[in-house]
Amino acid sequence: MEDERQGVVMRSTGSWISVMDPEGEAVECRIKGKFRIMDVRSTNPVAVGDRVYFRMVDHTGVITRISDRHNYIVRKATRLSSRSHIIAANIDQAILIVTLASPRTSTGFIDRFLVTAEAYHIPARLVFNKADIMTEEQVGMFLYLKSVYEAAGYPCLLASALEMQGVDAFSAWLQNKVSLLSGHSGVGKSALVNAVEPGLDLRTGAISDYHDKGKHTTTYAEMHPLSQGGFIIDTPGIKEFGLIDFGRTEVGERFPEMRALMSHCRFTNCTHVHEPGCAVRRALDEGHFPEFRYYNYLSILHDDYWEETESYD
Ligand SMILES: Nc1nc2c(ncn2[C@@H]2O[C@H](COP(=O)(O)OP(=O)(O)O)[C@@H](O)[C@H]2O)c(=O)[nH]1
Ligand SMILES: [Mg+2]
Ligand SMILES: [Zn+2]
Repeated sequence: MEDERQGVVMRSTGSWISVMDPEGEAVECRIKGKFRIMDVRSTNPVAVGDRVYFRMVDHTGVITRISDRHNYIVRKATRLSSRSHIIAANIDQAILIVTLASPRTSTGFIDRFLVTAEAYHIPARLVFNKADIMTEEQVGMFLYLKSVYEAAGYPCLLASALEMQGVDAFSAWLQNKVSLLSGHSGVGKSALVNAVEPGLDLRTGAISDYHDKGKHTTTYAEMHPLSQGGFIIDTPGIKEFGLIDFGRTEVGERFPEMRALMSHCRFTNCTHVHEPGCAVRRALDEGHFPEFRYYNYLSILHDDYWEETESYD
């Protein structure tokens, strides 16, 4: 019997799983027989970021074990199914690339991303790219958003991939970490990553170039090693990280500044919408709670998504 070796799953597209060994070599692996993970009913037994053990059998890796996951992000395989597809595992941080210039990212979108990251217990950070084409007003907006988001625990960075501004700081964020990178198409994800790692080709926003067109192409994530140490997980579609696996009642807890106030609400099940004695509403009225965050909270709370999830669960 050959020795068991260790590695990290870089790509998993069905029957073949690409595993990187400690020397940085890619080994194509298969999974033998039935393989069940105890904690989740998933359609895929291994996901990008999984730490696995494998054995060589006739020049092919055979995965024998999967290490416990620190965290993982999932989406429902289908709306009617209770099975989940694990998109990625063992993520150190989620970085959202946004722009206040063009294409403009809404705070509604940013807050949905942050709420999702909170739900998965993944620290989140924001990069505001395209500083070089921002108006004075947009710079003012950035400074305001930075103050709000950093107070809530999300570091913010102003960058320009074009003019290499903030690239060193972005690079330092990525070093020796597994980072999930996300953002609307056109915000400059590829440009920023290329500024850190020239030649790295992100698939984000270009899914159809790599896989056959079709619904299932968006289910694959991919992990890219950085020469400075660390990995970037590239999720093919923003939706991958937009669907959340928790209930409506938890939404308030996913806003750190709300979480800090809610123990002062009169009712323990306060939704911070209409209840008397609500500490969040009071803070809002007194100007101590960021208005746009509150309105984004309401928007997420009233999302149709919950109806769908709750009735099919
Ligand atoms: N002005 C400006 N344009 C940028 C910057 N970063 C990227 N772009 C441009 O924005 C467009 C989209 O960039 P890309 O990296 O492909 O975005 P992605 O879709 O998020 O990967 C391209 O035309 C880039 O040249 C930047 O910092 N400033
Ligand atoms: Mg791109
Ligand atoms: Zn309340």
